[in-house]
Amino acid sequence: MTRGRFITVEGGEGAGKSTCLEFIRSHLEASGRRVVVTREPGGTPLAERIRDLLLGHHTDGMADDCELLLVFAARADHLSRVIRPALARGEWVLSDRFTDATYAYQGGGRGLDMERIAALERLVQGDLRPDLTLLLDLPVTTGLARAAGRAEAPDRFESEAAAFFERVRSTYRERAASEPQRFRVVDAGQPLEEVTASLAEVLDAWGG
Ligand code: T5A
Repeated sequence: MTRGRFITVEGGEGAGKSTCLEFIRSHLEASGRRVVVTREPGGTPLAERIRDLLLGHHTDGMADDCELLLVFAARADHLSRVIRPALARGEWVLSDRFTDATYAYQGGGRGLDMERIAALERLVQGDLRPDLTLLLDLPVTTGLARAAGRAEAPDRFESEAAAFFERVRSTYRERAASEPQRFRVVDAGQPLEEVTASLAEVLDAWGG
């Protein structure tokens, strides 16, 4: 059986990933793909519990290396129970964030060594990488204003300073520039109808 395709959606806070994910799913399904939609951190019951640890506030904080290892621990469970089996069944996997988020948040945002992240990526993923990564890019202030419009209290990441998110955005953009064959950058600062039209164009041109 032909292996399915692995598509990831990335971007800073409030970029519109969750909003666009449903559009991308229905666009792919309309062309006959069977699609599994998932997210990181999370995607399995255990990884969702790790997500709660990562996003929750802790009185004594969390060591940066603990955060990094928790992200990859969740990813290991997600890969073995959801992503790899679905790809092997020939289904397409659409994930709200994946390892580019680790480079952007733990590498760019926290300043952790990119080589150590790369070592964990090889350990946990072997040679599995996304086939296509859609980067929803927009100015940090626009994304934070959108995220602030939601009812929920800010999580541990959303409570970071704007400078943290500027480093996150720069890292995403640098990664997109260094891997143009995998990344497609979409201007997420446009009105939603224009963002989804751009996504449809990108997906149709890519084809899989
Ligand atoms: N993380 C994750 C790491 O640190 N390392 C890792 O390895 C991984 C995988 C959780 C956190 O985990 C961190 C990064 C994150 O901080 P998450 O659940 O993806 O990751 O959290 P958020 O990025 O916080 O997700 P958000 O829900 O904030 O952002 P979305 O999904 O990008 O935005 P969305 O769709 O909810 O939209 C936000 C608002 O904007 C509106 C929407 O209606 C909504 O109200 N909106 C628009 N408004 C105007 N124009 C548009 N084009 C719009 N698009 C959306």
